[in-house]
Amino acid sequence: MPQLPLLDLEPQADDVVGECTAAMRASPRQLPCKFFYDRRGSQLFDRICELPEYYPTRTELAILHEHAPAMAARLGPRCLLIELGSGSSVKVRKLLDELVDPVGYMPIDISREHLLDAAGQIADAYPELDVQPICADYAQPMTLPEPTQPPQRRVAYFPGSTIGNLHPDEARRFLARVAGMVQQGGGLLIGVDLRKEPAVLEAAYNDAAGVTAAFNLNLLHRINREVGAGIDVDAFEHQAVWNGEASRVEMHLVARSDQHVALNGDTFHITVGESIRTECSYKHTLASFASLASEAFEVVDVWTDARQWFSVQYLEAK
Ligand code: AVI
Repeated sequence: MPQLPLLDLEPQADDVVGECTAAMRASPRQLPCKFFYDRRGSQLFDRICELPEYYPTRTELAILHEHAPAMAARLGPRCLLIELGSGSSVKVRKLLDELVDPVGYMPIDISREHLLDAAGQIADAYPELDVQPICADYAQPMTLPEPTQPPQRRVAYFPGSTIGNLHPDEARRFLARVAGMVQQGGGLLIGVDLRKEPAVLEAAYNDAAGVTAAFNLNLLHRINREVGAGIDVDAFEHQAVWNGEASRVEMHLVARSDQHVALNGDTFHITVGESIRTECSYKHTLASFASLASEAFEVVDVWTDARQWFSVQYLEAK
């Protein structure tokens, strides 16, 4: 595999215990969903993406498969494609297959080894493409390097509806930063999950095989592994509920019996039936997302599936 010039922005290691303790002090009690993704959590998430009930991944892939030529036409020739949280760089291949003379691909990911491995595979598969991996936390402000050739347009790619895991204010701030990154006239190609029947949504986050339950409970295992918190994980159960008013699926860990959780010198008393909220996954309508993005971007194109369950949207920075 080719040796790629890694730009290492040395992302700060997360303060798992500090952030979890602060979140547990909040009312209602919370834990940050970004901590799902340790090694075990990432493996479980990969399995979630294959589950029959978890429609987003396969629906987004089908949309990409069908509309990649139109998306590539919208991005135009000589674009610089910047992928935020590139992971295994799987979905981007459908675009790279169609883009005309892209000047570069910059995958940004916090996991150095995973990034180098995935970027190496892309460089192998697309020998003409200038691949510049960047190890960074894409949620933090950063200055991107200049590509070797001047691009016609900078386009950020953010698939997977990860935007749905941000609360609306966080999403607005994030979108404003991305607009700054791609500059005026630049673009954002983004996967956005859409509002649908509550039964479909709740099943997607509470699958019959119990993989999502294991993914949720792994957060407690992680805290135990990393800070020896001694939480009785079996005393909690997974719950996924649709909150229609807030338009989001919420994942919780509900105590089956009274519990004491000791973290960082604090002890949290959790009574039977009380829950810790671990994730919100917002589901948008096309109109609500256009309005959420409107300070920084204008929606220019939307591609969906026949059931309108998921969308891939092209937004232009104002
Ligand atoms: C990563 N993110 C978009 C997923 C979602 O659907 O909100 C995380 C997830 N949580 C449970 N299942 C999948």
